[in-house]
Amino acid sequence: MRVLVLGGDGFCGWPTSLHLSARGHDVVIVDNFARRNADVELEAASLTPITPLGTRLAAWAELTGREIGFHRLDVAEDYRELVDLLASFRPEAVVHFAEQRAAPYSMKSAWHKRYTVNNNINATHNLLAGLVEASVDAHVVHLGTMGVYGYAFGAGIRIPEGYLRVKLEGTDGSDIEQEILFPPNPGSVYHMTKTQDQLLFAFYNKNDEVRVTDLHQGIVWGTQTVETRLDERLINRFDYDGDYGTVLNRFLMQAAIGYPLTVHGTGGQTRAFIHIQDTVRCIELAVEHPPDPGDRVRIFNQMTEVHRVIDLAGIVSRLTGAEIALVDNPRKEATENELDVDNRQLVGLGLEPIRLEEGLLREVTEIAERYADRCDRDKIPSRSLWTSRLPAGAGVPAAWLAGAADVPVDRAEAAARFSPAPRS
Ligand code: NAD
Ligand code: USQ
Repeated sequence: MRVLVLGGDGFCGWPTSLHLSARGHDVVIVDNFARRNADVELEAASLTPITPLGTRLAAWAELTGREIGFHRLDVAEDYRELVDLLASFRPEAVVHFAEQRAAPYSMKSAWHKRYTVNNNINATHNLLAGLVEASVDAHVVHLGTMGVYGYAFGAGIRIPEGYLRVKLEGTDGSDIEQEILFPPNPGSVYHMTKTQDQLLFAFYNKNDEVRVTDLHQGIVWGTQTVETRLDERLINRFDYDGDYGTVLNRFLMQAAIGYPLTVHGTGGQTRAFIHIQDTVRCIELAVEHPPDPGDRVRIFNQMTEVHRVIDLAGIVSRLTGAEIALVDNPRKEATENELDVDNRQLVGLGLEPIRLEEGLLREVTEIAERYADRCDRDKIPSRSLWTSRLPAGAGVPAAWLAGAADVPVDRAEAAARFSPAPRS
């Protein structure tokens, strides 16, 4: 199949491109290097030494004999070039990763909010309008997020895959059943752009019969896949900084350098997770099982397990002996939530989930400890404040804002909540 991968130089896009190429698909990557440029802006870098895209592609061709094409263009800005590429390559599937994906980055300033909205919504809309203009009937596989549902759930609710069956009261008093998009409840400007993407997909699906699979993905952890492990030049990126680093990968790296694990608030936040190897497998399953013409937007919950942040810290601490620090939460989010998610569709297509406890130790030794000397400790604290009106007790200590390298640790409180077992 001809597959265009938008954002194919990124954390999820690069291993996906290799995986689809290894499966025999004809892959072309589009990227504008916005993610590499954000590293320059933030003076941060991937913990792993990623090579330039040209080196990556040459190494892949040398090792496997398979060519992956590349076009440098901005999907949100370079509309004409995008349409020309769609018209000439005529993809059968387009995997769309090309968005600004960090919630803390999207909340740093008005500039970052506006950039995230302009980039993400225009990228998605340009793709949809471009497919219609070029008369290309490609299946769009989009990386959405579990965060579109929000985290305001108590016990007893299982989040369905995208749609909710509701009963309306008819004018004659009868019950009228309908399925609607699950009510969006984004927690950051970034997550809000993903809720807007859903409306764009629904409209183009209704109006132009564009076939779409929207993958509501949880937090991705891990670094390497079967293909990126083949050669050091293919290594995937690993973000640990306060803007782009996600919680479990941050904990793994922190454990490797002896930095107390930065649990925000009480650690009662409960989130969905998936390993990067399962991410690429899910995308393969979605690409190779497209919806039929005329089907409504298909939504899969792309996650494999659910954990509380404090429990994750506990698991990493038990494995490594790392200390746990409860730090003030810079985000405005529920301090605690329950989460139960339906993911039967991808499992039904053949996903066999990698369990967190199976892969964690390998991740610590293969990546976090191996590249620990590349870590800049000053980049670890998350300094992006969601609002200047954080609730009492959730304010970020002045030391962080002044740029202090170390996170304040309330050891007494941490000890009272959790006592890590020594490393065995
Ligand atoms: P990433 O930032 O590493 O990769 C995104 C890639 O898209 C980058 O290479 C970037 O340069 C490119 N890009 C961004 N805007 C572009 C534009 N306008 N034109 C061309 N290229 C552009 O992010 P990621 O972690 O690989 O995430 C990929 C997608 O998956 C995102 O849409 C994200 O929302 C979603 N997602 C990621 C996670 C996660 O934990 N990483 C979880 C759920 C969903
Ligand atoms: N957290 C900590 N300590 C840290 C970092 C984070 O306690 O050092 C907490 C956060 O406060 C939050 C939770 O961990 O409660 C998750 O934060 P995160 O940064 O790992 O994930 P998030 O901001 O939600 O975003 C990530 C990806 C995003 C994707 C989303 C999937 O960056 O692209 O959409 O995960 S989901 O969370 O399911 O919406």
